[in-house]
Amino acid sequence: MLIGGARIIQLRDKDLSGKELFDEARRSVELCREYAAKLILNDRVDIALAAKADGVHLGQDDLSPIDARKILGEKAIIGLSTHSVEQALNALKEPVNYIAIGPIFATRSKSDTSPVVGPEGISSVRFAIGQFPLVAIGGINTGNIRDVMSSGADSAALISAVFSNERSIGTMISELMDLANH
Ligand code: 3NM
Repeated sequence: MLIGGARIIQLRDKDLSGKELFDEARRSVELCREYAAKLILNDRVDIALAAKADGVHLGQDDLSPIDARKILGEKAIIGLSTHSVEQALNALKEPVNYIAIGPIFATRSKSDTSPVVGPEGISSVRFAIGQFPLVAIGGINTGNIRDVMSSGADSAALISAVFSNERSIGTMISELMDLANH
């Protein structure tokens, strides 16, 4: 992903033990530094702190952004998942650096997702939150990433489209970034 040009990588593995995740996090942080990219941990504020990651991505049921901010400090990147305009508006009151909206399209990478919001959901959230940084997630691929960006997302977060096995991860990332940026 780094070779392909990814700027922010989220480490997400709900099955690893704390020790395994910490080891992965430390190695990932080192690698990201080499490429001047950012590494954020999914959910785990404790491991983000211990591994000196750049930040954390929180879900609606995780530790609150206020508590995460207290633990990680002013410079940490804190993101929050939202699944509706209402949640996105509430997120604006929290000490977060970006808001994620999803799932945009159907996804097989997460089982307990809320209903899909579609590209229209991105536009609605964009309208509600003004210029605040907005990440779109869920079912995004080479066929729909342009639509995602033109609907008002600043960035796209992807899992399955990057690991499609058709081409290398680096090739997929650079192709997706090209599509997103043009
Ligand atoms: N969160 P893929 S959707 C991790 O809606 C995650 O908050 C979502 O994987 C949300 O790119 C999702 O393979 C899965 O669809 C994204």
